[in-house]
Amino acid sequence: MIDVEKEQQAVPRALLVGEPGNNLQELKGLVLTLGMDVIQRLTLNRMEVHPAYGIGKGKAQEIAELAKQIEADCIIFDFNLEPRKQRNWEELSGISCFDRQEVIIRIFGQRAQTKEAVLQVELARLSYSLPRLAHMNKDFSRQRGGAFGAKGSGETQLELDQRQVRDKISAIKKELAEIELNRKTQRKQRDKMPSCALVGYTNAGKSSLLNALTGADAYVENKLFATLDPLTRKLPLNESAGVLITDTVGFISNLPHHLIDAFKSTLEEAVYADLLLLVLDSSDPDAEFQYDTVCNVLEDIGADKNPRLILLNKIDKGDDENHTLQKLRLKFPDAILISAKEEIGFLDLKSKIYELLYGDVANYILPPTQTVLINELKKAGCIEKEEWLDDGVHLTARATGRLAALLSPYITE
Ligand SMILES: Nc1nc2c(ncn2[C@@H]2O[C@H](COP(=O)(O)OP(=O)(O)OP(=O)(O)O)[C@@H](O)[C@H]2O)c(=O)[nH]1
Ligand SMILES: [Mg+2]
Repeated sequence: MIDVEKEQQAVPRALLVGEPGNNLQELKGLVLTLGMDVIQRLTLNRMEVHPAYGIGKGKAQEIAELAKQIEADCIIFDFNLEPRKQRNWEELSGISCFDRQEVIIRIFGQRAQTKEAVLQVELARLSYSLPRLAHMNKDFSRQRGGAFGAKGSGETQLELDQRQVRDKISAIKKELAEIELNRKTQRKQRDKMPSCALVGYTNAGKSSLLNALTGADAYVENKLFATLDPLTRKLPLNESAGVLITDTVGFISNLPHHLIDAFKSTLEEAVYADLLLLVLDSSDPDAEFQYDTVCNVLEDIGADKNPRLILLNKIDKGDDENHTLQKLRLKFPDAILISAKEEIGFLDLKSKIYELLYGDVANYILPPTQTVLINELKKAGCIEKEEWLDDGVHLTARATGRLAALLSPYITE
């Protein structure tokens, strides 16, 4: 019995506070992912501009009192808490207080596995904490002695801390730039095969889909931000043609800008894709909101002009009454219905990708001297039929972009 009690005590208990009209569902998911318990959610009736707490002092005291009553270990805010307000809240309540940005950065911190992800999270964390140092360091007005003629003599402890953090930030940025250069080289070296990126809200099923389509073993979990590192695999579409598919980090609304900056090169995988496969969880009533969120992030990272195909995933979950799915089908008539889990809709998906990336099928007669072009078409997997006749090389082929333009003079009936 005692053990169970101890066990229960070990999980931090959080009180969530959000702006009017916010049901805090998303923040709850994030906080649970972090391994905390949500014991109460509190939506404010109105926001007031107040320099000390962000809301009126009376209301702030009420919230601090409530936190005490329900024995919360921390108060988590769904809106940004500037460093000074964070300190004021902590003084008022006597417990730890932080915002959604910090929750997300902490989750990323727990998840980071590869060197790149670890560095990216560290960069985000340092950038986030830089303005907070003044309030974390109680002794910040203390002057450093400079007795030994140290470089920073006369610097306050705070200035020294800030300088160290800034130095660390530049060192990490340098290391990340090297990793990014490697990634760019790798991208160039990849075959000229067209590429797709799986994008979507966190937990939509992107990694599950990559695994089911290509036999990859990307990490899948029913928690937010399971994936932090992009993973690329080849997907054969038919005997001659294939695509490269890259799994990416999931999106969420108001992704902290420190994280977007830090994860820029990872997020940019989407920018270089010939086609975005936008995965939506069709069983989630919030799917439309999640779609808007994904579109906003795509715009932020400059991938909003890439062609995209919408995939309504998890259709195995809903029944005929699944209103969310019905609504989504009306909103996105061209979407493909799939289930990564039950492998439903994969044939449709592959033929649609093929059509979008390899273009419409057409007949051509090329002079036999055009061997360079013919070889290029072969390499790109565009040719469906090839016959060398007296009047030239008869091809039935699909092509898009540059190849389509090169082929266009030779088109026949
Ligand atoms: N029922 C059902 N569950 C699915 C399907 N696809 C994925 N899931 C589940 O949804 C959860 C999230 O799947 P992931 O593949 O990790 O999702 P993700 O989009 O990669 O998530 P992040 O990496 O966090 O962005 C897991 O529990 C999966 O088993 C599906 O088609 N049907
Ligand atoms: Mg994933």
